[in-house]
Amino acid sequence: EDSRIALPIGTTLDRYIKKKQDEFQFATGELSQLLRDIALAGKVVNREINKAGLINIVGAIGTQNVQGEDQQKLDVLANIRFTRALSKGGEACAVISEEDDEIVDLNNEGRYVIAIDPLDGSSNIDVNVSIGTIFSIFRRVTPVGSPIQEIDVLQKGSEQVAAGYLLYGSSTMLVYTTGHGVNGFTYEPSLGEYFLSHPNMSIPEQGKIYSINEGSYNSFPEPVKKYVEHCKESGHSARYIGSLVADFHRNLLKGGIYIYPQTAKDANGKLRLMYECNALAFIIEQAGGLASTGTQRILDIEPNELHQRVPFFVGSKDMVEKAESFFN
Ligand code: P6P
Repeated sequence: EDSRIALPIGTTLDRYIKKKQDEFQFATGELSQLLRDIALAGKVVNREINKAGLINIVGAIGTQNVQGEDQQKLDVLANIRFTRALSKGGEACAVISEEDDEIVDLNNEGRYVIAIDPLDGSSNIDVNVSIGTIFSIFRRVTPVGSPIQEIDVLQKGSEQVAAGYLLYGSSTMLVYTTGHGVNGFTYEPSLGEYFLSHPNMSIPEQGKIYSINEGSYNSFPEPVKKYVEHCKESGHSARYIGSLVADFHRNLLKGGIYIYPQTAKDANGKLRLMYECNALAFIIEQAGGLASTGTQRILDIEPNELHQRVPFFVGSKDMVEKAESFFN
C-alpha cells in the first residue's frame, strides 16, 4: 500500500496512471500508454457485450479455439479488438491469446509482451452472466526489433510488470496492479471514463466463501475432497458463478477461495497458466492473498507451453493455506 499516492476516489484512470508514473521515476511512458490502450479496448468490448442481445452477435460461429471450445462471436470480436488496440498502440510487440494457437507477432518496436484471455467465460454470454478479460504484461527478453521468440512469451508469472482484468458485470470495472498494490476503476459509459472506485484493494485473510464446481467432486484428488468437506464442516457458503473473473472479483472483495483442481476431464485442471492464472495470482498476492496449484506458488511455475493448464487455488491467505495443508 503506497500512502504517497492516495488519490481521491473518483480520480479518472488517465489521471491516476499519470500520477503513478510521476511517482515512480522508473516508470516509463510506454507502460502507461499500454494500460490506456487496454482500457480503451475494454470500452469497445463493453459496448459490444451490452448490445449482444440486440444485434445477434451471441452464439457460436462454428469455429473452435485451440482448446476445442466453440468460439462465441463475442470472444472472436474481443480478441480482434484487443489485438488491434495493442498493435495500433505500438507498445506491445507480441500477444499470446486463448483465441490464437500461436504467438501473434505485432512486428513493431514495442518493449512489452501481452498474454490475454480476451473474453473468459464466453459460454456465459448467452445467459447474460458477467464475463471478463484477463491480461498479463511482461517485458520482452530478446532485443527490440529482433524476431519474437518463445522465451519472450513463456516467462514465469513473477516476471510480470503488470496484470489486470476487466469485469463486464452489473457495472464494468478495470482492476489492475503494476506491483504497487491493486486498484479498481468503475466505468461510466455516459462519460466514457473509468473512475477510481476501489483504491488499494485487499482481500480479507479469512473468508467464508468457497467456489468450486462440485459436479466434479467424485474425480477430485483426495486432498481437494478433504478441503471441500472442511468447508462444509466450517459452515462456509458455496458460491460458484462459473465465470472465473466474476468468482475471483467477489472473493477479492468479500474474502473466499476459488478452486479449479485436477478432474477426470482435465488432468491439470481447466484454467490456463499464461493468460488466466498468472494475472490473477499477481493481483491476489498484491492484495494480500495467495495463489498456488495446491503444492506450488503459481508465480514460480516455469511455463513450457503457451496454453498449458494448471490446477488453481486462489484467494484468502488462510483459506489457500488450509487447502494446501491437505496436500502435505
Ligand atoms: P466449469 C469458463 O468457461 C471458465 O473458463 C471459467 O470462466 C470458469 O470459472 C470455468 O471455466 C468454469 O468451468 O468446468 O466449472 O464449467
